[in-house]
Amino acid sequence: MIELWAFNFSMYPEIVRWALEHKGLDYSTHTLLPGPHVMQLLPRYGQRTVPVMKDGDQLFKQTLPMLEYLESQYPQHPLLPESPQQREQAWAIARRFADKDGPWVRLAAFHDLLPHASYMARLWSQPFPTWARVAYVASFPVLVRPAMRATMGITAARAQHGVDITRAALDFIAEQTRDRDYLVGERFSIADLVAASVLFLTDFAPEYPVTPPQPYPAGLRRWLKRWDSHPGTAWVHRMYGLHRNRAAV
Ligand SMILES: N[C@@H](CCC(=O)N[C@@H](CS)C(=O)NCC(=O)O)C(=O)O
Repeated sequence: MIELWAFNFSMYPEIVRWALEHKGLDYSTHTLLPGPHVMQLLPRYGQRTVPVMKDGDQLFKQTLPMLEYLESQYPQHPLLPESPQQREQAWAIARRFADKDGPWVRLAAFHDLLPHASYMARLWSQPFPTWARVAYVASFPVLVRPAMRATMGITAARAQHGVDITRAALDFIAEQTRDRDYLVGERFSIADLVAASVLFLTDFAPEYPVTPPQPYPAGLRRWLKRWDSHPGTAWVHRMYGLHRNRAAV
């Protein structure tokens, strides 16, 4: 069975989970906690980022090559358009969102969310036993959060740049989908899947396979309010509603 290493709430693993579920593939998930994950991943795979995906003896450490592999190995419910030209367009959009926009959208959102240390720690530790959750919530503000801020370079100035990038990404979506449903061609493709996963943070669509605890803290409400009337966000919401089957609650 395909194995996936992921965080409970996380942008890049979401891209791969969505592709796996779209194709109806069985997979098992090793859920890691941001922070302690470094000690588990680094010695084993020589990197600290998730997702990591294994299928038999095939090992993948980057998101887009995982999509490429799944598409070639499991062609059911294709995520690539048929025409070579549209395929290239779909990959170009997927690359833009995964490589360029994704880290900035995440940085901007985390700038507003990380002040709510106990909320974020509870969200990431949802699938863990109570003792682990208690320990994680206690250590998060002193150990994990400062490390995250340092690793990602989360500062007010960089968060503002992230907000600008997020707005430009949503503008691009709104422009591209002004008079059509999908970013490339007539069908849902990797372009839509990657763009919607990256921009999920602007919408928190209910089909996301993890339910963030309620009530949302003030920073999250403020972050979502900033985007809630943008037509690009409405498209993200629609993509989740139409194409994201809920795998778990
Ligand atoms: N270029 C990587 C990016 C993956 C990435 O940034 N993953 C984040 C989670 S969404 C991560 O693992 N961060 C933890 C860390 O950097 O220690 C890919 O395409 O898979």
